Amino acid sequence: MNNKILIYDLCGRDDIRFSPPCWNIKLCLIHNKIDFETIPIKFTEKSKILFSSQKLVPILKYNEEVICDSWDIFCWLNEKFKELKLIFSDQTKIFSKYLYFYTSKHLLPLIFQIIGNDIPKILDEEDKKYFLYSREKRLGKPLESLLQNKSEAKNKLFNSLLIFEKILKDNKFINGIEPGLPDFIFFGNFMWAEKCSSENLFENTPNINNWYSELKAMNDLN
Ligand SMILES: N[C@@H](CCC(=O)N[C@@H](CS)C(=O)NCC(=O)O)C(=O)O
Repeated sequence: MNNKILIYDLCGRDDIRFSPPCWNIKLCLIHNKIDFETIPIKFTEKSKILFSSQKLVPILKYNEEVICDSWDIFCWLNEKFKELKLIFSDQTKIFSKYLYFYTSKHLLPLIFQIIGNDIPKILDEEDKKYFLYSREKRLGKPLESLLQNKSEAKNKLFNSLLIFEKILKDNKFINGIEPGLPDFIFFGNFMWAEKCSSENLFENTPNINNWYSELKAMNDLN
């Protein structure tokens, strides 16, 4: 029996960890002082995660239990560590799930338009080839073409972040006075951008910038 939580975590060259949902889970674990270990996995190392019968990370493994998808991992953590009260009400669950969808279906694709062209720079040669092939297939155009619409994407992102900028004007965290599940779910967006690119996503959102810096500082993340 292992008894330690293992997180399969996407990694680039020089061990750069950049996956947004992986960061969401790691922040939750670090913040709640839950012991875990990460297993780095590159895009082209799918053989390492064959046991999960799917191809995406994060994956949480605990003894014989295998949980895929960050939302399901949060729900598992909520059950396993009841004292954390991660999902302490139906309202928290609904709002957090909304945020999970808003992030994965809206914010991440928008941020991708801004930083996508920088991602190959943090990958090894083999992963770079995989990334360019898979993403250009998905986009239906060369990755470099993202550069042409960057300022438009930045405007769209600013409009999409405005609600959070306003929430964080009156509340230190999205969850209220202490960080909670909605903060963990929102966090990976920005860690992803920081790890892959030098683009500043906080040009006109100082409250989100402060929130992000505070979350990193209080959890010793650099
Ligand atoms: N909705 C899923 C998304 C998982 C996902 O897309 N993971 C990406 C990394 S951020 C991945 O594993 N990509 C592997 C690939 O594209 O081959 C979650 O929140 O866990």
